[in-house]
Parts: sequence; C-alpha cells; structure tokens
Amino acid sequence: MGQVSFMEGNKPEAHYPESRVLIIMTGGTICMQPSADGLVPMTGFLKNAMAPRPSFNDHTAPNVQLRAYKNGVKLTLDSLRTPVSAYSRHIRYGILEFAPLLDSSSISSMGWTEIALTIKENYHLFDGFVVLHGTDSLAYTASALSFMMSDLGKPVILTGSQASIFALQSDAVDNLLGSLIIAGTFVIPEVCLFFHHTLYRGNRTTKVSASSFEAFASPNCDPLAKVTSLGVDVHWALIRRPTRIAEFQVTKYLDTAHVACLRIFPGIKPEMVDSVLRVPNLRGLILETFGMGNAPGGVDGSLTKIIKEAIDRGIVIVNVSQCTNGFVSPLYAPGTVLGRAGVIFGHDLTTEAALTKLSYLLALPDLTYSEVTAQMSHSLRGEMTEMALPSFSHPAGSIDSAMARLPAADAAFTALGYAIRNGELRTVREILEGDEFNHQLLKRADYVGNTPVHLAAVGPNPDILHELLTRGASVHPRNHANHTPLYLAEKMGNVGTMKLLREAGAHLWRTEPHSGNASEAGDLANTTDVASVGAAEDEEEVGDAAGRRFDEREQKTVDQVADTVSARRGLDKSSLVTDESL
Ligand code: ASN
Repeated sequence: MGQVSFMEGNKPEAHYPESRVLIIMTGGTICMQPSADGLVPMTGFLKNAMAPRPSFNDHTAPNVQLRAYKNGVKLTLDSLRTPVSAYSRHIRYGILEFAPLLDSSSISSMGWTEIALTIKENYHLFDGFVVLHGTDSLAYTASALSFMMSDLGKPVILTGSQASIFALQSDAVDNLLGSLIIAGTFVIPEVCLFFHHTLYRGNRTTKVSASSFEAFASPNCDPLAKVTSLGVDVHWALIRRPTRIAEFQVTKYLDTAHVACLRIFPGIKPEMVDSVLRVPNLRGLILETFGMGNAPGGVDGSLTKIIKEAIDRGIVIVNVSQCTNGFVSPLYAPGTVLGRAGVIFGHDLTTEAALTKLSYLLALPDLTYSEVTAQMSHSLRGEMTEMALPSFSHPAGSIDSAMARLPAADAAFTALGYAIRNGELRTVREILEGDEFNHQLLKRADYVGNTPVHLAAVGPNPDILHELLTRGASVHPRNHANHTPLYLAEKMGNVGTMKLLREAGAHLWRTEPHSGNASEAGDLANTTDVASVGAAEDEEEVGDAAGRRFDEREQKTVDQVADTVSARRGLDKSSLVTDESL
C-alpha cells in the first residue's frame, strides 16, 4: 500500500479522530465469485475487495493491527481506514471472516448465536459493528439478533448486496460504505439493516425484491436514516435507546427447532393445518392469514377447532398478516374467532420478526405460557407498533434541523450543563421535561465534546447520572480527547458514578488506562473480564493513531468541572486528565 497525499480537508491525518468498526463477514453475494457450481463466497475480502478501492482505503494511515476475539481466542486483524468522512472522522476497520462463508439460505440459529457472541466478545474494542450477510435471510438474522441482544449501546448494522462487489455494476460499495460510516459515526444503539441508502430497524424489515438494488422494505416503520448527497439524515425521534441501568447482554440460544410458519391459502384443508400442529414437540406456530387476520372457516368451523385444540395442548399460535403493510386486528368475525380461540394478534409484526421473537421467548428458561403470550403482544425491541399508542407519526420531520433553528436549545443545553455541575437534580429534570427534544439535548456535546453524561460522570450527584441514563443517554461517546465518561469518573475518583456507569454497560476505551481510583468502585474483579479491559492490555498499533492528541480545551472544561467539584469535596484538580494520560 503506497502512501498518497491527503486529499480531503488539507490537514494532516492526526487532526481527525478515528472510529473503530468491526466487520463480521458471514458470506452472501457481496463476497461471491463465479465457480463451476455458480456463485460461491470467497475469503480474503479485506485484501481483495476493500484495499484496492479508494473509498475504503485512504493509503495515508499507519499500519495498524487490531486486536479482536473469537471463541475466547485472541486474534490480530489487519486493518484499513476510510478517507475522512463528511463527519470529519476516519473509520478504521478490520474484518473477522467466519468459516465457512455461507450463502445465507443456509443460516441457522447457530449462525445467529455465532454473530451475537462475536459482537459480545469484541464489544469493548469497537464503536460499532457491521455484519456482512447474504440478503436471502438477512431480515430473519436482523430480527433474531435484535431479540438476542438486550441493552445494546452501540450500532450493529447488517448489510449485503444484490450483486457481488467484484461485479462492474454493483450495490456492494454503497451498502458497505454507508454501513461503515453510520456505524462509526452515530450512536444508534439498535440492530439495523442498511440497504440502498436507507437504514432500517432490522426487525421491521422484509426482503421485497430478488433482483432490484432496492431489495428491502420496512412497511410498518419509517426508516431510521437516509443517506443523501448532503450526508446522513438520522430520524432521531425513532431511535430507541436503552433506558435501564443494565449491561449489554446476549441470549445465546433461540428455539427455532420447535417453531413453524404456515401460510393460509384459499381452500386450505384443516387437516393440513392439523398435521403441522401435530409435528412432534412443536411449541409455536406463526399463522400467516389474509388481510387483517382472517382465515377460512373461522366462523363455524373445523379449522378453529383444530387451532383451539393445539392451543389447549400448549402451542403458542400467532396471527400475522400476509399483507406487507397494515396489521391484524379483530375487526372481522374470522379474526375475532381466532382471537377467542386463543390465537395471539401479532399486530404489525413481520413474519421474520414473529418467528424469531417467538423462538427467542420459547428459549427463555423461566417463562410460562401466559408470559410468552403476553410478551408476544408487546414491543420488546421496537418490532411492533403498540396498538394502545397513536400510530408512528413523527411530526418533527428532521428534528436535527428543527433543533438547529431553536435558539432556546443552546440556552437549554448550557443550563443543563450548569445544573449537572452543581448537582441540581430538580433543575436537570425540569430542563429535560420542559424540552420537547430532550433526547437531542442528551446527546449534544460542548465545544470539547463532553456530553451531559461526561459532565455528570464527574459531577457531584450520581442521581443526575442515573436520571440521564434512564432517559436513554449513552455511556459510550468519547469527547474530543477520546475520553469516555467512565475514564473521567475514574480520574476524579467519583466512586458513585463509576459504579453506575459500569452497571449501565460502560467500559474504558482501548487507549484509556485504568486509574488507580478504579479500585474505589469496589469491583475491580469485574475488570478482568475481556469486556472491560482497557489499554492495560498490549497495544496492537504499529504506527501512531489519530485521536491521541491532547486537546487543551478539554483540560479547560474539566478544570471548570473540577473547580466546582473539588471546591465541594476538597479535592486537588491536578488529579484530573493530563496530557500524559493519553
Ligand atoms: N443467495 C444470496 C445470499 O443470501 C443472495 C444475496 O446475498 N444477494 O447469500
């Protein structure tokens, strides 16, 4: 890889921070090449497909090897980075290739477990994850992962392509580049699917075309973001964030072996349905019905009887519509009769989401039949529109731009920072409750990149941090000096906030050493877990990395915070962030 001159921004590379994204390659057309048996997936994607393309490789970066884990084994991955994006950062990435690479028609719940566990193992080392996957079963995988992952705090973006990246005309570069930039730039802590310039909530998607580049749709939920010539337009009002104080967890197993899916058609014989419902050990059935949830003979007949008997035997039956758009409801008599027989209304669930959600719930060890049916009727990960709520209409349009036009927003943010520093929980609540865009306020940063969570991490009142986190604020953003809120809390020896941040899934970034103060949190034992090891582990970089430059402005802000806090606690502010600590 030769060195070429820096093209964008006319600044040396060190002036732009790097995000880190792990690409998990599972196979699919995106990496396929022709063989005697037709298209088959090929290994060596980083070297053969990405390194030669300027949009994936800026050629100016030092040689960096990334640390990663697979099945507990430490690996070293070659990496590349993108040129600087419109968001003034590079995305550095490495690829972890599964073996064997699959046509996605062969994926099973074991593959989903492998993807989920790989993300879990590497969660602390990357800002986001891109999963490359065939399109055929992509919506199933996206749905499955969304249920398997709880309290996710970082983006997981699945993508693939309709044509191979090696084809002259292909959607592969756009899909992959868009996914990389979004995963490395925005805190969108959801399992998403990115295709044809559009970011969708993964568990709302379905594949709608076998050949068009516009292969996916999300018929009952607006896209989470769109890539345009102006950049990425994120629909922030739709983005879900964890609001519990809980660490990211992965459920390892889905019970797909005992769940089936059956599409009703005119003339279907009740015996056909019965034979499916008598498959040994069947525990769940997704019934794809007509329109708003209707099935033949629903009013008088034997089909209802067969269904009722199966439910009495303990089989969970969920009614979803064959229509891509709309929802099932007891509007018509046949649907009502099914409901009375005990069939669950799947509202506007896609079949993919219904099947994987039921498999997920049936695999949870302690759930009773009625708990499973109750959870099927409620949204767990934004997969269904809760019918009690008004329909998803988000009048704000682009909230980012509305926010930008509101002079009050700046005032609110300044007031919020002040209240956090002074430990005034009531004022913090008043500001957030009075602010229509409080989710925007929570992810804003000051001129040195400190978010409200950074400020609360070093502030005097842990209850404020709790308030911010339970309102969906993220523990992961780093300020301009590449520091997490947890690092600042450790530097301050702020035991209360350190503990809370860790409970909420925070970890040190790889360049951040543990401060001696960490032990004050009383749980250093936990930090031996790979998920919380900071730079104490060996460094993998051969060259210098961007983002290590100490920003004097950060010192100023932290000094201001320190002045307030140390005045209260009698601390010496010299214990805070210093140049050498980076
Ligand atoms: N058969 C391919 C797969 O799902 C289709 C694709 O990726 N476009 O693996």
